[in-house]
Amino acid sequence: MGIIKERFKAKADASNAEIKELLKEHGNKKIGEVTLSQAYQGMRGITGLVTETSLLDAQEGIRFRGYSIPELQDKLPKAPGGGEPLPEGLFYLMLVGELPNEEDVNHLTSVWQRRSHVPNYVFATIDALPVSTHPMTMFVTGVMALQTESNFAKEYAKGINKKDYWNSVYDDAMDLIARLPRIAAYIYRRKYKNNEHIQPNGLLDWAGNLAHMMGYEDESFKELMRLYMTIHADHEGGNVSAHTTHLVGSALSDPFLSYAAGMNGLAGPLHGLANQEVIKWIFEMQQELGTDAPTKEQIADYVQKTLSSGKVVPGYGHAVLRKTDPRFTAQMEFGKKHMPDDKLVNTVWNIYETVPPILQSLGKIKNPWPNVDAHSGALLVHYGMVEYEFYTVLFAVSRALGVLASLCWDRALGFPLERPKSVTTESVKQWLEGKAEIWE
Ligand code: CMX
Repeated sequence: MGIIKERFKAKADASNAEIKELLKEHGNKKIGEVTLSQAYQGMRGITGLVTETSLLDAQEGIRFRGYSIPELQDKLPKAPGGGEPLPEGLFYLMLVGELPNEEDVNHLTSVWQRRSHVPNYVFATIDALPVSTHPMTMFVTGVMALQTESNFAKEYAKGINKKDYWNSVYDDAMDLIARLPRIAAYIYRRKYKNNEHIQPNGLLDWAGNLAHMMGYEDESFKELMRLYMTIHADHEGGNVSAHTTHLVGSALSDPFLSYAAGMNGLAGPLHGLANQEVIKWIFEMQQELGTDAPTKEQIADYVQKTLSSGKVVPGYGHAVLRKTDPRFTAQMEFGKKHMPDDKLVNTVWNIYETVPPILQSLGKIKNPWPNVDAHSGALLVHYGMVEYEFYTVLFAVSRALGVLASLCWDRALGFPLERPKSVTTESVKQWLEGKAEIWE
């Protein structure tokens, strides 16, 4: 057994014992109640899931195992000469629950390098799709093609003891994370760079290698990828991509199937696809106004136009957050450091000053502040990555770290099939009229 696997297992065993005790003593305590509005309106605010890797506070934003993004930027190991955290370190933290040292992070880099081989038929499967196919469809198709490699599916077919599920789920998680940069870069080069592919560099870290395989050798772009892969990795358990991966995994679908399902959810415009929508929206605004540096007044008019045509302003609002997303702020800091005069980045900052008061004035939007997607595209465009339809693939590669670390925990803690109760409007009416009991 590898050292990280051993540490994970020891932590999970300790957690299991602790949870058993906790449930023995407090299992009947209520952690909330459910209103009819919540049942009809997206289950906002219902606490009904356990996700160990991160916790979202509406005011403060995300904390990974208790650490905020600025704390991670300070405490996680960096690439030689670099200033941004290595995502390997965040994965270790989410999986093991402790901050890694440099040796742990280097170890993970080499484990992922070793496991990164993608069989040719995966590329051939992607090649079978028309080049016009959306990159997220290509990505999920690639992941599904890779499912033939699942250790868990093979072990389960042989007849495995449920106590050992975690073991092959862990191996699948490591294999999948290791291979995703190759699949993502292949899609990028196939669709946008004349099908000219770049071989991996065995000396680079996970995110640096992704930048290299996509064709971006600038060291500050590699730094951006390290930051990007760290901040997009996890956002507790209830968001669509995390929840879907967890839900599908609860049926003992293997990590390839579960992750692919989650990424189909990430591909929705109200979730991860919002990063492409933001840049598309800004490009359309620039085109309509005939300028690449719109004034705040022009931005305000364009926002009103967007709202009056019944569309959302992409990159703004959140189902849980009620303040500016610290992932937005981390990217703003990166922009100030590396490209303070970039016109598009400055437009993003002007939008930040313009949009919240307008959304607030509508009176119905619970969070008028920007989320992670409001900023990410502008930084990518600065380095020449203008192909915005690809952006959600980068989000998906990063999100693998969180949802797959969580899937390892799900199986190690023996979480059962997830199956909440639903109702019909007819049964609600009967209940309101006193003709039916509360549902079991
Ligand atoms: N622009 C216009 N209207 C918005 C809005 C926005 N950015 N954000 C919310 N609203 C509207 C909602 O559509 C809803 O309108 P109706 O009552 O007419 O249906 C109303 O305000 C209340 O919504 P809410 O309770 O504040 O927000 P929700 O929890 O329902 O939705 C979210 C959250 C993210 C889907 C929504 O804010 C949105 O659509 N934002 C734009 C898309 C986006 O940026 N998504 C990315 C989120 C981060 C991520 O997952 O990556």
